[in-house]
Amino acid sequence: MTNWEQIDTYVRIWLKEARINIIDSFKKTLDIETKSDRNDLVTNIDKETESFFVNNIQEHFPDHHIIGEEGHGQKIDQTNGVLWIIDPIDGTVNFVHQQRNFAISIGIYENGKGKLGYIYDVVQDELYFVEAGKGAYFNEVPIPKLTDTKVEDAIIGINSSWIISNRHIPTANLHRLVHDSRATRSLGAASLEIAYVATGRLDAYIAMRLAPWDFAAGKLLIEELGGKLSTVKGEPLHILESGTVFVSNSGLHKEILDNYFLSIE
Ligand code: 2AM
Ligand code: CA
Ligand code: CA
Ligand code: CA
Repeated sequence: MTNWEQIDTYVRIWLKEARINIIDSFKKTLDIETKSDRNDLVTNIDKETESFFVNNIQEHFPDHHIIGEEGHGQKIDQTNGVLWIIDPIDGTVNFVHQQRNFAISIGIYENGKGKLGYIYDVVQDELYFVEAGKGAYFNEVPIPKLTDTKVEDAIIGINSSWIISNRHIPTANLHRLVHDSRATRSLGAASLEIAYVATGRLDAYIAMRLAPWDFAAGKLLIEELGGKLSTVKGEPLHILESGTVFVSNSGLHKEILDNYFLSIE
């Protein structure tokens, strides 16, 4: 039997410890490298934070599997057993340029079923936590279920580069959505933007290219609160696959899919 209480206790200790190291790094010179292009950054702190979690997990839970963005975890193509999906710093560009607006995201699954999710806003010291089937919490306070909103009243989280061009939704449809909605926002940290939908700070979040570690925790949070996640075509998300992600309360999810994403201009 998996001892979820013990896992939760450890994760919370590790998050606080990681926070101290990350905040300490603000005083030091970062070692910054690029990955796929010059705007896709990784730092020594991304790698060190991932190693910190991986080493701790392997020490305390040697039979658990781990996927981490920075590649320390094993290559995983199946969801058997307990699987940790970790983004050590989600929002690296914000981490480097702003020293805020980034998070540690951890989703823990057992045989493909979501169990625990943590999205930790490191600088604000704010934790979005979900235990699937048992509740979602913002700093220990239960988060209420999501209520439906309409496009005309909605704040939509979307990176403006996707409105200029993308391979998935005609830009004319996105222009109409931006026009019809109350406002758009872009934070630049997918896990936090999903957590913002969970807490009603955003009504929807749309991303054209996310990886499992960006949404593994957020998926559990949103589903616990009665919200919806899918691809921008309305297909279910698979926890081991990268692709488009569309998150929102259930009413708005249907309105946007029907009137903006699945209708051709
Ligand atoms: P990162 O900071 O962990 O790389 C930026 O809009 C958001 O998208 C961040 O959450 C960022 O995560 C994520 N992101 C950036 N580039 C990405 C890529 N090439 N693939 C998947 N996610 C990416
Ligand atoms: Ca990255
Ligand atoms: Ca990320
Ligand atoms: Ca990252």
